[in-house]
Amino acid sequence: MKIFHRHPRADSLRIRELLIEGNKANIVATAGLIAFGRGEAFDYLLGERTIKSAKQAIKTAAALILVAEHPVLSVNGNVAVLVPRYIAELTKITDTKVEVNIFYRSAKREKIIRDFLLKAGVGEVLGTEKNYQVRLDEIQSERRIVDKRGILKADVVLVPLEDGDRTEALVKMGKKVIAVDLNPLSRTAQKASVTIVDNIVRAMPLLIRYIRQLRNYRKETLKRIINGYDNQRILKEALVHINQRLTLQRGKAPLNPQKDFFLKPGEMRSFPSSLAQDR
Ligand code: PTJ
Repeated sequence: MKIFHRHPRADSLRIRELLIEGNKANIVATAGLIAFGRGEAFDYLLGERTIKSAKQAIKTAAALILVAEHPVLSVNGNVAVLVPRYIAELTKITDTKVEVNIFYRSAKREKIIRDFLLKAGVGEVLGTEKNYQVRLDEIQSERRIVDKRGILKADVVLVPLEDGDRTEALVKMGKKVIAVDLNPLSRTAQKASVTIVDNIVRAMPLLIRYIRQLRNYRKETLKRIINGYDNQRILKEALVHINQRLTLQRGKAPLNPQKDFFLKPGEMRSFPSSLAQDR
C-alpha cells in the first residue's frame, strides 16, 4: 500500500504495513496485529511521542544493559519486524545476546524469525536449538522454553511487547526486567523493573543513542543512575500525562461519553441520545 508521507497517521500506517507483511511471512503472529491495535490506541493517548518519563526509563535501561554481566534481548514476531536494524546495532555496541522467545510458539516460526534477524545483521540468534533449550517451571505459557546461554543465565532481560506472566516470573528469579509497553496499566508494565512506556519504534533508536552516550561513563556513575530510578513514579507520570491530554480535550468532545455510550444492563439504543434529539 502506498503511504503518503504527509498523511497525519503515516507512521502508524507504516507500522501496520510492516506487521501485515510480517504476518504474511509467518514472522508476526495474527494476534500480533491485534496487540499493535491496543498499543496504537495508547500511543494516540500519549501523543505519539517519547514523553519525558519514558526518556528517563530508556536512560536507566541503557545504564542497566551497560553494567549487566549477561544482558539478553528477548525477541518476538512484532519486535523482529519493527526494529531489526536496531536489534543488530544493539548487539554490535554491547554484549547483549538476542534470543527468539515467542508466545505463539512453533519451531517453524522460531526459525523464520531467527533467519530474518540473521539477515538483518544480528550475528548470533539464540532460542531455536533444542539441545540448549530448558524449561522454566515459573512460567506457564510457551515462553517457558528458554536458552541456557541466553535468558536462563541473564541478569538483565529486555522484553519488549510482553505478557505479564513471564515478566513476573523473571523478576521473581532475581533478574532485572526492562519492558517496552505502550500500556502503562498492563501487568508487564506494572511488574517490570524498568518500564519504557513508548512505542518500540521510537524507544529502540533512543536506547542505542543513550548507550553510545553512557558507555564511557564509570560503573559507579551508571549505578547511580540505576539506584536513583523509581519505576512506580515513571508509570504514574505516564498516566498523569495521558490524563492531562484527556482533560485538555474535554469540552471539545461532541458527545458526552458517560451519558451517551455507557448503556445500563439490558438497555439497547440505536443512537446516542444527543444524536437522537436532532432526528
Ligand atoms: O510473536 P509472539 O508469538 O511472541 O506474540 C507476540 C504478541 C505481541 C502477540 C504477544 O506477546 C501478545 O499477545 O502480547 P499482548 O499480551 O497483547 O501484549 C502486547 C503489549 O504490547 C500490549 O500491552 C500493547 O499495548 C503493547 N504494544 C503493542 N505494540 C507496541 C506495544 N508497545 C510498544 N510498542 C509497540 N509498537
